[in-house]
This record gives sequence, C-alpha cells and structure tokens, in this order.
Amino acid sequence: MTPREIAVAKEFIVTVPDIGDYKDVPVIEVLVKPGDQVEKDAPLVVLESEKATMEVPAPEAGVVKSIRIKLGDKVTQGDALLTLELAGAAVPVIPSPAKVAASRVIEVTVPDIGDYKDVPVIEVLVKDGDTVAKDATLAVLESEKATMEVPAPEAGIVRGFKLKAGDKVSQGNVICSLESSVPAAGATQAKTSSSPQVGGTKSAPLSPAKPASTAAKAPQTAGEFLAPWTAQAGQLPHASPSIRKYARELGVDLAKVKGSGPKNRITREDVQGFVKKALTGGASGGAGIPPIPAVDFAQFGAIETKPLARIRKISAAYLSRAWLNVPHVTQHDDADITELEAWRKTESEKTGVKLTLLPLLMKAVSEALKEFPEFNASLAPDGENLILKKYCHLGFAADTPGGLVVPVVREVWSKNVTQLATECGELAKKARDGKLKPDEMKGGCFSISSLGGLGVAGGFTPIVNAPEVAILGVSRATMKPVWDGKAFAPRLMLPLSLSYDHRVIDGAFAARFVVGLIKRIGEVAKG
Ligand code: CAO
Repeated sequence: MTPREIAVAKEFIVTVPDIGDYKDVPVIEVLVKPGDQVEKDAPLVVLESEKATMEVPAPEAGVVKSIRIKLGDKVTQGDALLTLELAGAAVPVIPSPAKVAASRVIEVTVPDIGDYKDVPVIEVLVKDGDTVAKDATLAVLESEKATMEVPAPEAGIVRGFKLKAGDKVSQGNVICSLESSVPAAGATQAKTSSSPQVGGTKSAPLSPAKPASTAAKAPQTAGEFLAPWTAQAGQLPHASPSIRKYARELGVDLAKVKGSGPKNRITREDVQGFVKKALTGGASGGAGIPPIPAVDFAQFGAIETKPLARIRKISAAYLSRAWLNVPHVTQHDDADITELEAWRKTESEKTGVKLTLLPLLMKAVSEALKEFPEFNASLAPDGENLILKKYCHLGFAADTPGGLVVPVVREVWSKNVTQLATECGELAKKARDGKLKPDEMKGGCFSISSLGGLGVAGGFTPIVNAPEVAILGVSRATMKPVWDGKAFAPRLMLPLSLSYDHRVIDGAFAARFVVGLIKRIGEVAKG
C-alpha cells in the first residue's frame, strides 16, 4: 500500500486524551505558548490528578496557534487544550484506515544525560520479550549526582536488550529495540488526514516526554528524564513526573526544594536531601526534632567514609517517615510450632518444594486478617476514615546486598502454601539480584519481617510499613520448656513481635489478633 500525498487543511484542536476515570484534573503546567514549534510527542500540558502526573503530548508535529486553558484550570477527557497547526502542507494518506496498523521497530538509545559519560547502569528492569507500557522504566542509571530512569518511549515488546547492571553508558548508546504494534509513521499521519483538520479535535496518549523546546533536537528515544527544561515564570518547580510522584509520596512540597539538575531541575537526590534535612530539623516545616550534631570523628581516630547504597538512602526516608508518623506499640508472644515444624519437613519432602516458615506464616496471617479486617486496612490521609481492603497482598522484608526491600506477594487468600513458598523464593531471589520491578513492591496490606533464618531468637520492634497499620516480626524458633499443667514439656516456640499503629488499633484488639494468629499458625498444617 503506497501512501499518496494530498494537501489538507492543517489546524486541529488538541484535546485531553483518555485519563482513566479522572475528571476535573488540574492543569499544573503549560509547557508551550502560541508560536512554539513542537515535535510529535513533545509534552504540551501537564495535568496532575491525586494519583499521577500526566503529560499531554503533541499528537503531531506542528506550530501552536492558540492556548485554550491556563494554569489551575480543571479539565476532563475531551476538553480542548490548544490549537495546533500541522507542520508541512502535505500529509500522506493511506486509503484504507483498517489496514494502517503495522508493527514497527524503534531503537531506544540513552537519552541526553547532560555532560555525563560512562554512567553506570544500576538497575535493569526488563529483559528480551517483555511487553512494556509506554514510559515503563527500562533501566536506571546513576551518575555521581543523580539517578536517572530510562523510560520506554512507546509501548512495545523489548528486543535485543543490551544492558546489564554495572555496564557504563553514554548518550546515544543503543539499549534495545522496541517492537510496537502502533501504527507506523505514515499510518499515523494517514489517520490525521482522515479526521477533521479544521475545527476537528485530536488527542494522543499521555506520556512523560521531552519538553517541547528540546523535542526537535532530541532523537525519538527515552529522553524525558534529563532533557533541559524550559518552564516559564509562575510555573511549578521543574521536575519530571516520576520525581513529582516521589515527592508526593513523601509529602514533600517541591516548591521548597532547590533543584541541582540542569536548569535547576529537581532530582530524586534533591528530594531525599530535603527529607533528610526536614527530619533533622534543618528545613522549615521539619519535624522540629533537634538535629544530631555533626562530629568530626577523625579527631578521635582513623575513619573511612563509604557512600550509602541507593536502596538504603531510599528506605532511610521511608522508615523515618513511618517511625515519626505512626505511634508504634509492639507486642511480643510465642507461638508453639512443634507440630507445624514436623509437618513443614514432611510436606517439603512430599511436594519437592522447600517450605520455610515464611510462607506458612503468610497463610496464617492472611487468615487472621480475614477475622480482624482492621489489620488489613489503612488510615485515610485526612484521619477521618479507615480504608478496609477486600484483597490480601502481603509484603515481606528481604535482606539484600543493597539494603532492605519489601517484595509483595499478591492474592494470598487464593494461594496455597506451596504456591506461596515458590513465589516468596522467586521474589526473594529477584530482590537479592536487584531485579525486583517497582510493581512487585507495591500494594501491600500487611508486612512480615522474618529474622528467624538469621539466628535471632529474641523479640524486636519492626517498623510499621505505613500506610499499612501493622507488621509482624518473626525471630528464631527455639526449644523451650513449656508447662502443660502437669510437667514441663519441650516445645518449639516461635517468637512473634507485632508492631501496630496505635491510632488505628487498640492494645486489646491487638492482643486478640495475636491470639487469633497463634491459633491460625497451629491450623496451617491442617490445611
Ligand atoms: N526459626 C527457625 N528457623 C527459621 C526461621 C525461624 N523463625 N525462619 C527461617 N528459618 C530457617 C529456615 O527454615 C531455613 O532452614 P532450613 O534450610 O533448615 O529449612 C533457614 O532458616 C533459612 O531460611 P531463610 O531465611 O532463607 O528463608 P525464609 O523464607 O524464612 O526467609 C527472607 C526469606 C527473604 C525473609 C529472608 O531471607 C530474609 O531476607 N530475612 C531478613 C529480613 C529482614 O532483613 N528483616 C529486617 C527488616 S527491618 O530492618
């Protein structure tokens, strides 16, 4: 099928594309002005719902004729945003729109990463054959100053993925190919010409993309993260959507953060630095806790300064936030697992799948959560409501060379212990190999932190993984003499430490949960 060229009228209205169920979403940035020339996919406007920051990209290359919204306006799918005049007078037309969808392959290269060269790859999040959504993170790079995500410029299937953690890359290096089933370039334009051009409307899928002014120069690669920013006065601070989301999760007001990236763009490290400062009372609006004084330790002896691993820096902020926000109480008790332990061993042999205590405890916890739904809940941010979850996803703390991570096992209610054991094993391995995907660490309802395999026999105080409301700490089971009413009997006792958010859970309720949980632990072996 050969496209033919026809002259077409060129103006059309760019509208708000499909933004899910959101309505009346505020416009937080307008990235273009009349007269600006924009490339296809260059972001035009940024919208921010409660959950996500969304950029509306240009559906075609062209010149902005007029802007129909302003900062702060609230928009819904289909609302007009601006008028765009198409670049070029002729648009190729393919006669049969039904046949225009074709698979195409685009090369993904390392985007503009400023002056950095040979930047280490610290995380690889995809492999060959993976299907990725537009903007899914493919890899994470870490220069001395910033962590940079390389997002997929389009949805598609990853082919020829070339990176591994530890590789060093520079701008333009090929990362992989993406095979997408979106219409090829000619086909896209054919659609344009077949839709109304004057007074017609057009919208493209949302994407975190390049700022408009740089889009013309940038290759069509994953370029959003470090491309220079050209925000105008009066706009919000310069930061990518992922940084805005990160700041929102940490409750950081980006207006108060000084950006250290190109053109004062705010980086992840800037947000982390701000949180750290706030937590030590160094920033206005901080927790008001007196800072720990800086000490020159070298005056007392030899020292070595070792940079903190990335995961540790991130978890430091999360843990401090949870510790400072949640009034913790920890309750300790022992569960008798003598029979469970015997069953665990025979069951492992029978199924050929190694059962550790963790999946068995997950099963017991999930059953206890059914009986005590307030433990399977989160406090609404306004503190007015408790959000009860009708699903059961359980996180477990995993010790990795980079620090603590919490993978999440989904739908625990519908899985048996063998399935849970397999899944925990796979997730723990991924965690240790640094291959956990962000989605695999999200959505937990309750967490388990097991130090039992590490030989710790006493209790401890796990920190509630807020906004969850409780966490179960597990230590090493040991044989103890237990009074059975007539004599002391040797029993295998498992120390449990339940920390909970006292704003949501009373001590008596927690006591009932622990008793219920111990009973459920005893019942796991019975199926
Ligand atoms: N009591 C006695 N033995 C235990 C036990 C317990 N509570 N928990 C585990 N074990 C045993 C296991 O059965 C296994 O023994 P066998 O090989 O003889 O069967 C051995 O210890 C090793 O188990 P494991 O730790 O590898 O497996 P797991 O499923 O229990 O735990 C995981 C997996 C990922 C939770 C664990 O490897 C881990 O990372 N733990 C640390 C979690 C952590 O850091 N928590 C602190 C968070 S707050 O900083």
